[in-house]
Amino acid sequence: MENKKLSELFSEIADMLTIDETPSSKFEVRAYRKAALTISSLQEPIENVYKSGGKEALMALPGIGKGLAASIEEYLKTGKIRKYALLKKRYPIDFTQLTQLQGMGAKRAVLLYKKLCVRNVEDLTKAISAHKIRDLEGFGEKSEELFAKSIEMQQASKGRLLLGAAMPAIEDIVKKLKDSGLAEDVFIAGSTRRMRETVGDLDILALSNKSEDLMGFFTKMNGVERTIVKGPTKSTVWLSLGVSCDLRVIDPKSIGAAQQYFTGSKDHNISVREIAVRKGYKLNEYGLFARGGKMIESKSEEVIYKKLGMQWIPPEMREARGEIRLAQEGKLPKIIGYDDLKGDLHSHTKETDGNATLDEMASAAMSHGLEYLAVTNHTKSARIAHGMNDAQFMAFFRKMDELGKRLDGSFTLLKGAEIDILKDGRLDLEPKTMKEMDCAVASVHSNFNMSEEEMTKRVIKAIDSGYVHVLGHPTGREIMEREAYKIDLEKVAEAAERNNVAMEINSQPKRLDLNDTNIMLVSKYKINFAIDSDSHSTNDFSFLRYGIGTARRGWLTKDRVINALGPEMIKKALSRRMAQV
Ligand code: DGT
Ligand code: CA
Ligand code: CA
Ligand code: ZN
Repeated sequence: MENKKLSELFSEIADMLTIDETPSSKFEVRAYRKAALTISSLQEPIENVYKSGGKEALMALPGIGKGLAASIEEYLKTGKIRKYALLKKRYPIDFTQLTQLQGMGAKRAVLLYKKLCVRNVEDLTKAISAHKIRDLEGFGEKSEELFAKSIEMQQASKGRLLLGAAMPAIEDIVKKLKDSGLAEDVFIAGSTRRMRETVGDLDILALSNKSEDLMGFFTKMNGVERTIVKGPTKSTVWLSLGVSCDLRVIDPKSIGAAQQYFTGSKDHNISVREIAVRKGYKLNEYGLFARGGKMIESKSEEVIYKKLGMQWIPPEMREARGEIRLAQEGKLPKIIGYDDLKGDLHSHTKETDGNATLDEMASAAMSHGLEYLAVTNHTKSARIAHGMNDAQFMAFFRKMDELGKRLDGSFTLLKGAEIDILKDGRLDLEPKTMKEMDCAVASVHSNFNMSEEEMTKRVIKAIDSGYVHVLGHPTGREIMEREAYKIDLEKVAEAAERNNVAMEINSQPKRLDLNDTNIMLVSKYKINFAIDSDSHSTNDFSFLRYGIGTARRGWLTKDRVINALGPEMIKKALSRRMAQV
């Protein structure tokens, strides 16, 4: 699958084109960025699109014109893009790597290249150790520290993959193994099954009475770069995706025990095994055994947990955070299900930084099984995202009214915005515009480096304004890229409770914000949560399951999630801003 590589190439072309900005390059930059977004959010491999319909099919994708289609074709045929190579010669900068650092945009990367010959993270690390950044105009000591910290984070998370990349990859492999006809059944295990936000390696279990053939097939699949170990019951391969994958063939009578064991987490397993020992059993990946060594029952996880005096525990909760005791007492919360969302309260269209029209987004939400969608474009302060001003919002709302009429009750559109919370806590739109909204999301997108006290005050001021329905991505972290800003989430939750503002669980794979532990922290307060896709393209609704997975990891029940309400209830729930939850 070439999507990731190609989308990175396009982003880099855009980055390099910004260096010598000309009137025409501005347009080009935008076109390349859009194309990068389209390709990275595409569900199927770009090579398949091309194979099935040639350049025409490519041009049917949003934001792909003739020229871009030709570049994609060039890349798929030759593995290269000439334009990229030419630009790269002039600017030998590793933008993909560098711009992942906090506080580093393409422009700053270029400045560092021009002034200090920094081409990549390695060069940057040297420049930091020599304290060369702090004396540079436009950078300073703060930037130097920020870069150092960000590099450290990048190193620490090296080799882990975002859940949003791991899940489609593992599902693709499971499908191939099933379709091979060499396995009776195939199961996902490990951290992917637990919906952890990042995944170290992929774990798959299979039932097969042709295990050698299955292993042969597995090690030769598309997407396998090399085989690390190959045996009759366990093989490990390295995927071109940049992660390894374990496949284990399990004896059917042990499958429940194997699923329990290889799903983890390790800490959860250790506690479960202790309980087994206390009851006079032995538990391992092969089964649950009585004292004499006789296998008791190991065909399903349910029977194993039951035998140990526990309720079956959803994989997302198996992190040794108190779930075992609750399961023993029969008091596990009934956490929200993957089909429980009825709508989405945060999305963008091409009027700002999305890549699809209002109509396209609405129909994509419908095909995803949703009954309503809040369209929440960026506001004017978010310049990179082409934020809209008050007049533009009012015009856009008329457009939404028109589409609303055409939809004739088959689907509900909610008017909204993702309003920037300005540095001083004011909101980025006029009250009269915000009063028109069914769903105002408010988020911090700038000035991340404040003290905890200042940031907390800033966000609470926005919540207290009375105009906000949802607090967007409340900590601002981007996994493996940007740390959360300092903020007292409990104080924020207190304010959210007071104002009946929902706190968001943003489903974008790199955000998942709030995360599991923060959800647990603030769910003590009487607040609602909103699990949003923050969609920027028609495919992004599929991210919702990662938000739901995160909510499940935070033990959330359906009644706490405002967009689990149906379309007839949601408007009412959103309008009761000042009422009790
Ligand atoms: P990852 O791959 O780092 O994202 O995390 P996991 O949880 O997928 O870990 P992995 O792939 O090393 O192992 C899969 C599961 O196997 C793990 O969640 C629990 C189980 N496991 C692995 N090593 C041990 C161990 O030493 N003791 C116990 N009790 N379980 C283990
Ligand atoms: Ca794993
Ligand atoms: Ca593993
Ligand atoms: Zn945002």
